[in-house]
Amino acid sequence: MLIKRASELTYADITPRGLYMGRRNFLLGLLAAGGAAAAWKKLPRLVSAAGTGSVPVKLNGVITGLKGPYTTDEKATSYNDATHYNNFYEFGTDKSDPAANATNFKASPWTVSVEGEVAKPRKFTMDEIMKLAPLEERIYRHRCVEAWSIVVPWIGYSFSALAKLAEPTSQARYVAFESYYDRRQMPWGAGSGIDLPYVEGLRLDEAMHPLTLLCVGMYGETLPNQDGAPVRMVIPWKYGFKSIKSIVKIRFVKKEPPTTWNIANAREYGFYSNVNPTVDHPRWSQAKERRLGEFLKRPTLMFNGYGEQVASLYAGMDLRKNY
Ligand SMILES: Nc1nc2c(c(=O)[nH]1)N[C@H]1C(S)=C(S)[C@@H](COP(=O)(O)O)O[C@H]1N2
Ligand SMILES: [Mo]
Repeated sequence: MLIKRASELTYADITPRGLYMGRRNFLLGLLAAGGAAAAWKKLPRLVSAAGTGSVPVKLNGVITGLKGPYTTDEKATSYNDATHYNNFYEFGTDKSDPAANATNFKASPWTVSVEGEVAKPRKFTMDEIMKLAPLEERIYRHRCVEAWSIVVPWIGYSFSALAKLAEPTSQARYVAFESYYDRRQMPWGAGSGIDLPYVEGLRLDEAMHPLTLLCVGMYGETLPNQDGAPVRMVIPWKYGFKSIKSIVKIRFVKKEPPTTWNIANAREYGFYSNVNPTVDHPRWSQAKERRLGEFLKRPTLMFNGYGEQVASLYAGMDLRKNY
């Protein structure tokens, strides 16, 4: 086995081998292989990178047990199902592709730029994002437009906490989000059939709704790459494709921004994309869904079961036209 000297190591080296050997053994091995002095110099960087990076690490001090709309008491989907049946077209279009292809994705260092119609545009490092508000565990239902669903204990805080820091101006009426895209790290994206980088958007009141989650973890840990490391959105009353992964840019804007699936096929995917069992997709029914790990289909709920919280956002709108 080829052992690199510690001074030659990069963050990419630690991920697969760190997983395989266990972090502690890996670091000890590093000391033995690379010479103690050289390795010690590298240690702080490697360890701090891990907290926001490619190998999920445990998140401490997360507020759990929230009641009401923030956590369903339905059984959570198994970690294995939620992390091995994914949509993340940058890493391939099969459900098993993201788990297989995103292993070496470098989610650290990372910055998120907040800009546009705001009084205080700024760039946040991942460390700043992690500490911006108390981290909460929220167990949400999550419904893909392809009629499968999961229940996931996400970790994060309301997106409004970040938005308030940026101070949107009176001109801001929508929020546009953009994912990271790098052809070298994501060569599968070119053949995926959608334009990349992935872009999404919300009306400002939807973005500021307390259920709208800026998400940095799941199942007690940081996000695995295939689920959108290091930071993504989760909007539980909308079809899953609104929940954009691996975010690098958040822009407050005046006009409704373009969104990836609407660009790809406007007849099938609208801007709002609220879960709605009474409006079928042109090619299939949306009345039922298959919960991963279950055999029989279950009925899909209006607004994915969050109607009491969000229906008022759409008062007076024709939800057949605004699909
Ligand atoms: N950048 C990016 N974000 C994305 C997607 C994608 O392909 N690229 N797929 C979307 C779709 S269709 C769904 S259903 C959810 C899936 O999230 P999960 O894999 O964590 O369950 O991510 C959404 N966010
Ligand atoms: Mo989806």
